[in-house]
This record gives sequence, structure tokens and C-alpha cells, in this order.
Amino acid sequence: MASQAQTAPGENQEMISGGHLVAKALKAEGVDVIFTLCGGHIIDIYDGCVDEGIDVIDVRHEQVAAHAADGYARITGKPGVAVVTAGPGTTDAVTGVANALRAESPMLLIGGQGALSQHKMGSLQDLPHVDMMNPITKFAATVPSTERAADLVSMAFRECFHGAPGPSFLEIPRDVLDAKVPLEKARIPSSGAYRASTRSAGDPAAIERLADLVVGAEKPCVLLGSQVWTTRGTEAATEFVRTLNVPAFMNGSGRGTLPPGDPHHLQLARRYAFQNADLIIIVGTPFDFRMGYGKRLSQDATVVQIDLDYRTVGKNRDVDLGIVGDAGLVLASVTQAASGRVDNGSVARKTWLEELRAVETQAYEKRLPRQLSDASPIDPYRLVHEINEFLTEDSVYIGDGGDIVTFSGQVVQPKSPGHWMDPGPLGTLGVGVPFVMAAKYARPDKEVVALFGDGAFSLTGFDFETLVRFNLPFVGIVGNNSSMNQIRYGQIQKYGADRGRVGNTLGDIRYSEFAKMLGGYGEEVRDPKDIRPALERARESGLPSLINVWVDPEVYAPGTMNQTMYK
Ligand SMILES: Cc1ncc(C[n+]2csc(CCOP(=O)(O)OP(=O)(O)O)c2C)c(N)n1
Ligand SMILES: [Mg+2]
Repeated sequence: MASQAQTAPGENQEMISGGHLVAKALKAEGVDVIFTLCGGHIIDIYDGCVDEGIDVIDVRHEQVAAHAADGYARITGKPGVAVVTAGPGTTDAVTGVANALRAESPMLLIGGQGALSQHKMGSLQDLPHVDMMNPITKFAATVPSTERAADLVSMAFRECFHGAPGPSFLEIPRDVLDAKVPLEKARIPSSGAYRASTRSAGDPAAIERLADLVVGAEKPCVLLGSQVWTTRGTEAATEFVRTLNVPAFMNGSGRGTLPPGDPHHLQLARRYAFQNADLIIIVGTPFDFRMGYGKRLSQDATVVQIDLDYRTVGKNRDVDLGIVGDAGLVLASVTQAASGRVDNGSVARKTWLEELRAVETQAYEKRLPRQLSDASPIDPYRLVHEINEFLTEDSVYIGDGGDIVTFSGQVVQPKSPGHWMDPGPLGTLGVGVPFVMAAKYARPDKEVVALFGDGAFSLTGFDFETLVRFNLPFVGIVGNNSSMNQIRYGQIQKYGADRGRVGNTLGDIRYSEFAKMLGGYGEEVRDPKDIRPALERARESGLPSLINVWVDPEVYAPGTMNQTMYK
């Protein structure tokens, strides 16, 4: 506290400030970067980062800092950290924190705060941050004294990993942050010594029961959700589906668990499988709107749900068996338990796999002409088809937009696990540029490819400049329809063509010029045959890039036309 700052240090007594203690706690957690936008309330943290060798990536909007922290957590498995100033700095970051909550992403937001000595006096940028953050974090607190700065940071990290991961928030009053206290009086948790693994293998009796169910099932299927990636359970999930011959669907960050072309990898036959299966195993994804709140699963099927969070299991829909635990550990245990049987039933499931494969192939072939369409304006299916073909095993794919990203969700298949990033169930537009920043910073060895709607890009697009400034090249594509098309479709349906044009029209913007203006690479594409060469040149440029592809605004994705997201 301020009074402690005035305490005269004894001779030879080493003193340390709050900002330096924060940096030590970040270092202990293995954090190597903070995403931030500066403000007088937080500068001492930067000074601490200089001492600890933590990189400081300064952005142009705090929402970007928070989304980048979320993205960093997803890519690395370590908590992402954003540092923002008091008041508007913190309110600007709210969306990023909220997105991380729904996406179960472990990030820490540190916000400045007016001095404790001026508490409730109307200091610059004073707001009740902790009250604001409480409903959208797993933990939100004020750092009450300088000595506790590192301690509170470690406490916040501990909370990030309780159950399904999520965000924490700390506000640090300016006098608390700036004050210097004797080093020996501060609690500085040591790396690896202040929190335990929270991984749980589930109830052994439930594991046995699930093994029995799988062994006895004729038509099982599994949905591998985001937590398969969160728990780094890729290998266990792959072994589970292969050993027990269970067809698999993937969603969210779970996409890419199996590579495209894998015999157990299915995508388009999902509705059919959920209607016709006798056993459905849902791993690490809630029965939310993406799952029709569980209503799209056959009433006759045995339903099993595995999740890190007990609150998710059985929510919105009854389950026959629920297991709270780590996706990877649980699946590995089930494989082991089932493999001990004389016959694990895998041979009997061959016909079921063939049945699903036939449905999958038929759906694929029906759509293929659209994916190869030569139409101009360009059919969005053609654009996402070209992107899918362009991706390599080392391309991290990011989708940020409405209708155009709905198209890509059907067609783009990441080639490796952890190589798919979407906002998650909050559906936040604007995550694209910050996710690029986090992914390319954390994995410079990877190529990052991002598809934006023109509306989505404009929310956080100015941070393209930050990508240039920090030399974070990526291949960016804008699917430009000069509209907020996903919303426009619903308006036209409800209010007719004329009234359907209200509040959703964007200008005809040449985003390639925008990219060039900021020091990146850009091209305009109007002819479908030019998409691939333009993508190749963007790849070769070694710069942050935007290929602005003019797509047909009168063509909508089936998901948008069914308005499935509201049902
Ligand atoms: C931050 C935020 N604001 C508004 C929305 C509502 N919304 C969903 S899709 C959409 C249109 C997005 O337009 P664009 O990115 O150009 O994609 P398009 O649908 O045109 O392909 C909007 C505004 C949202 N999901 N997130
Ligand atoms: Mg658009």
C-alpha cells in the first residue's frame, strides 16, 4: 500500500515494486508474453517484464489484447495474459474475457485501478471492475497490498484451471502496483510449487460401465469436442476410435483430432449418425445451441457425456451415463478396459461404419459441383474449397465472420490437431486478427491462415498493423460481400427485400489496399481461378496479407438459411 512505499528501507534491504512482483509470478507460470495497451496505471508491470524477459506486445484496442490472450492459451496450453489500464481499458477487454469464459480458455486479465488512497473519490478511470468481471470469470479480485501481488497472480492462475478452464481477473490499484516493499516480505510462489494438476481420470466404476457399453454397441459414435484438445487428449482419442472401431465427429477445437481421410473421420453424416446410433458418446462439449440443446440426438440411443465440468454433464438433456474427468485420461482408460475383453465388438461395427461412410460420400458428392463452381461473383463454396486445398499440415486455420465462416465450417478440415480456431459458443466477431497474433507469436514455425467476413474483419482489423510491426506474417482472406450477410438473410426473410437491407450494409472496401497501406501484402480477386495463385503469392510474400475475395452476396450457407443457431 501507499504507506508501505514510504517505509524507509533498512540498509542493504532489497526492495521490489508490485509490477515487478507481477512479472515474477507470470514468469513462474511460464508466461513469455503479455498482450497490452498502455496506460499510466499499469506501466510498472512493463518494467517488471523487462527484468523478467517477458515480451510485451502492444496492440491498438484492448479487445484485441484479451482475445490474443485467449488464443495464446488455446495454442500453448499455458494461460494467456492481457494487461490493460483502468476504466475504458478494462471495459474494452470485457468481450475478450467473456469469449474466453464460453470457450473455456484459461486466460488472466490484469486491469489497472485508481489508487486505494483515492478509493471511491472519483479518481481517473475508476470503475467497479471486480463487480463487472465477476459473472464472466472463474475468479475476480483486487490485489490488496503490494506484498500479495505475486500471490494473487498465482491464485488467479490456480483458479483458471479448476474444472473446465476459464478466465480470471485481477485489478491492481495504482499505489499498490507502484509501491516498493522489502523483497523478503512479499510472497513469491515458485514455479511448479503453487498449484497441482487438476487432471482427473473419472470414476473407475463409470469407466468400466462405458467400456461395457462400447463393447456391446452395434452402432456407436463419438463426438470429440474442444476439451479433447484442451486436455491434449488427441492420442488417447485416436487410439479409442481406432481400437474400438468407433466413428468420430469433431467440433470446435476438437477438429483435426483425426486427419482428413482417416477411416474414422466423419463430418457430413453427423445428423444421420445422431439419429441412428445406439450409443452416442459426447466428449468435452456442452449440449448448447450447436447441439440443438441435445434434442438432435435420437431418443432411443444410449447417451454418455464426458466433461471436465460437472455442471455441463446432463445439462439440457438427460444422459444414461455421465463422467466428470479429463477427456484424454477417460478415453485412454476406457480403451484399456474394453481391450481386455475377448471380443471388443469392433468387427461387428464394420457395417455401421460403411453405412455412415456411404451417407458421408453422398453428401460430399452432392455439394462438390458448388465447391468447383466457376461462377462470378464467386460462390462462397468455391472460396472455402480453395482454402481447404491450400492448407498444409502446418497451417493453423482461423475463422472470423458470419455466413462465410459458416460455409467454411462445412468444408475446411484442419490437417492437424489444435490447428482450428473459432470464437467458440459466444460467437464473437473480431477474434480473427488477435488469434492470428497469438498463434503466429506462439508458433512461428506454423503458417497461419485466417478467413474473415468483411464485417468481422472491420471490428478489430486495425491491429493488422500490430502484425506488421511485430513481423507476424499470415495468409489472410476476406470473403467480401459488402454486407453483414448472416444477419441480412434473416431480415430479408422476416421483413422482405426492401426492409431487409436496414443496418447490415457495408461499403465496397478494397481490403487489399488497406493491407498495403499498413505495410502488408494485398490482392483483389474477382475470378475463382485467381484464388489459388493469389493465396500462393500471399504465402510467398512473407508478410501479413489480405486477399480480398469478392463473393456473391445473394448466396447463403444452409446453416444461415435454416437459422439453426437460434433453434
Ligand atoms: C461482436 C459481434 N457483433 C455482432 C454479431 C452478430 N453477427 C453475427 S454474424 C454477423 C454478420 C457478420 O458479417 P461478415 O463478417 O461480413 O460475414 P458474412 O455474414 O457477411 O459472411 C453479425 C453482425 C456477433 N456475432 N458478434
Ligand atoms: Mg460480409
